[in-house]
Amino acid sequence: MSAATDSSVNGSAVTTGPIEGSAKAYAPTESGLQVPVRRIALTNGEHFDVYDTSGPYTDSDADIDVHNGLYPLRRGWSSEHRTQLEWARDGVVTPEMEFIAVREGVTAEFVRSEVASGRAVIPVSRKHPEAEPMIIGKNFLVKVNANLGNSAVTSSVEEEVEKMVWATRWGADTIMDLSTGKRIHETREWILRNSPVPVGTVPIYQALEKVDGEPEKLTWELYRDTIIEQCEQGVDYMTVHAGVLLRYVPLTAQRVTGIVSRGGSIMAAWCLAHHRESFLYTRFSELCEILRSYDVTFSLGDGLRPGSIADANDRAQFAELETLGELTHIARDHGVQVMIEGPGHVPMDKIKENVELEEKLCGEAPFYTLGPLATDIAPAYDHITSAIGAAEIARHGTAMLCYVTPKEHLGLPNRDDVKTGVITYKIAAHSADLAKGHPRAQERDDALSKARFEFRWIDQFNLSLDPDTARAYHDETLPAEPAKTAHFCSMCGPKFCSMRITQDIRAYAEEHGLSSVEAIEEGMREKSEEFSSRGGRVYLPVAE
Ligand code: IRN
Ligand code: FE2
Repeated sequence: MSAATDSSVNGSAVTTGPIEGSAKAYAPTESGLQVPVRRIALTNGEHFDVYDTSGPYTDSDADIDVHNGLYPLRRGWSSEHRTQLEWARDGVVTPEMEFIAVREGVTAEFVRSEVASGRAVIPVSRKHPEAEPMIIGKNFLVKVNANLGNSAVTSSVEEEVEKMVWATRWGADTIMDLSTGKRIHETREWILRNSPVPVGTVPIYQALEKVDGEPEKLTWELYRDTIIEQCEQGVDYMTVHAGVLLRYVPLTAQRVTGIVSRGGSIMAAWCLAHHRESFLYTRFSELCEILRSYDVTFSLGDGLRPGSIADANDRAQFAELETLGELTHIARDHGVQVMIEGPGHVPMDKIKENVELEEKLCGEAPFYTLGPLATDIAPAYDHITSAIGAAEIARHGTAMLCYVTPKEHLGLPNRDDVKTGVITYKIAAHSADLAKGHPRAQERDDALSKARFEFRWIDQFNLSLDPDTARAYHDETLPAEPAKTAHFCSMCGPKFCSMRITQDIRAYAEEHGLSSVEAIEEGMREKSEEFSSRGGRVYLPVAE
């Protein structure tokens, strides 16, 4: 029984409706901006609000027509042509910052100062007014990006929008449209007009399409025009592999897996074919001026990231990082916001060094990493191998995690893989939030733990990251309605439920006027007598 409905739009489905057990609510800011939250109703009469990335799609009152696009929430908010970074440096709190402050539970002044220092970015383009403001930085909640796209030529508008809606429903904070193929511009237009979260792209992919997939035919002019085309559409942040320098390419020759970045390999091929320095590097200041005029954020690409455990933290990777550091400072001088992309495949013991070096070289620009996978040996489970690395790298300060789905290295993710990838990464991000002591993170754990301890099963499902699956697993063995309040589940059965036993101890203590410790001792004494009197057997026959 899911609250989600698949509303049919011209024959294709776009998921709308609230997530099971919750409803959309809005928290007002001081000046009256409406910040969305997902309000989970609890069976004990209380409610619990969580950060909400799903936009109007989960609002039962919203009337969505994907052919018209979402309401342009931010139209006219920051009217002058300046970037969030420039406003912040001038001491101005923008409406975006005010919105984010309520969303994150911090002061607007704190948001402003983090943006001013470059430690955080607000990747929302002036040309994408449909997006709800959000922030990426190590002193805020760890964010998750979901990569979408690579659509077949035949896919419809609704199918493209649906993937984005589905990813944000489960908590993706940003999405990247990595589409290739013929209808790349049109696809992106539909995603942008309907996306409540920032949208990122890798413009070199489209540029390559324009030259029939032959990297050596790429030119600065063609690339520049592609960038402008995408800025005009409202792309919020762009991956630019400007750190792949000609002299770094030979450093990858002895690697086990060479260059694994698509964008990195395209630029390496161009550099080698022309034996010239990358135009992304030589024209970087011009790029900055273009991005500045739209307030589009740089995501400086890791074109030389390691693609295997053997290649982690090698000279090629760190040489590129040094160049990304140099470019970060140039971009900031132009008033452009910057984040830095990171690996990849890295064993656990080499993860921390990545964050430390990135912070040092790139002036603490938000780090945005792809996992990293902590081992190479589990294709089909790389959402897990990478979430292990992602949790670890985020704990040390990575601000946004690029998800990996179970199909990584194997094929294109489908809708289920997208959900699995997002939920897996929400686990990694939240685990890091807890370890970093984010004030709001533990509240949710406490609420769920309390529900679990009090056998409020429905609350336990609804407070979880994936209520549908939690409920389905429970109902697999105990589908009857009374089991939703029963003081046990089928894992341990009624006799062996530790939580029920603890509650019995507490009740016993209260009845006999004892402290919990005394009650435990007393209870243990009684139990030991019972144990001996029954013949001292550890495993009782089933009938008992
Ligand atoms: C994130 C961190 N490092 C890489 N990424 C993502 O990988 C990036 O944001 C984009 O979605 C994708 C780019 O892949 P290539 O072109 O570097 O392989
Ligand atoms: Fe990989």
